[in-house]
Amino acid sequence: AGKRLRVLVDMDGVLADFEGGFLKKYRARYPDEPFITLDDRRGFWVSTQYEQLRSDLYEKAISIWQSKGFFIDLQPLPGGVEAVKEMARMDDTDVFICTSPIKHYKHCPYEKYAWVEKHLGGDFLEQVILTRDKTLIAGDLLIDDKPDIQGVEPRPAWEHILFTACHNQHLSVCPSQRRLLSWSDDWRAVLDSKRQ
Ligand code: UMP
Repeated sequence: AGKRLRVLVDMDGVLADFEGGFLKKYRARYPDEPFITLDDRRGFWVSTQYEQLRSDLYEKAISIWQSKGFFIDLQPLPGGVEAVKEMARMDDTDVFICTSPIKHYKHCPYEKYAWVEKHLGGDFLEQVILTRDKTLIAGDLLIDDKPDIQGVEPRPAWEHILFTACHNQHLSVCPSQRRLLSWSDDWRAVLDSKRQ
């Protein structure tokens, strides 16, 4: 019998549809401004790509996710909630939701907890980790759509599994980096590969 497996699962872009939710609310609030389709998204930072489109769109983009209701209204990405619930039921497996709140803290941290309660249930609040530095969190796996995850710990304990999203699907990452294409991909095999 080996030790328990600890899986860290990111929220935005992995469990919750940040990109789709952003585009819908941006277009509703700024119907006359240019926008970037999900097919044309490149780079992790939405704000940076909008700034490149036109410099004043940086503040307009940020205003969307700083608004009340943005994070709680995000739709679950297909299969994510079911996958995390199944992981939590697996033998010798601990699953945590590891997510970075924005620094505009009025609504985001509250709504992240509310989202977990709504979609995963109140018992799952025990599994929530809010941190701006994921390198400090020890785990076997971190499933996250951000290509470069850095912080003060140069040698994080986890293996980063890159979860495919509109902004990273064309990125060629180094061949040693493993991907999950979606929650229909074989995430169970990824977990099993880390069990001893
Ligand atoms: N975020 C920004 N700017 C962007 C895109 C996202 O601040 O252009 C925020 C949304 C999330 C956080 O709160 O960054 C990303 O968190 P993780 O997915 O890395 O946990």
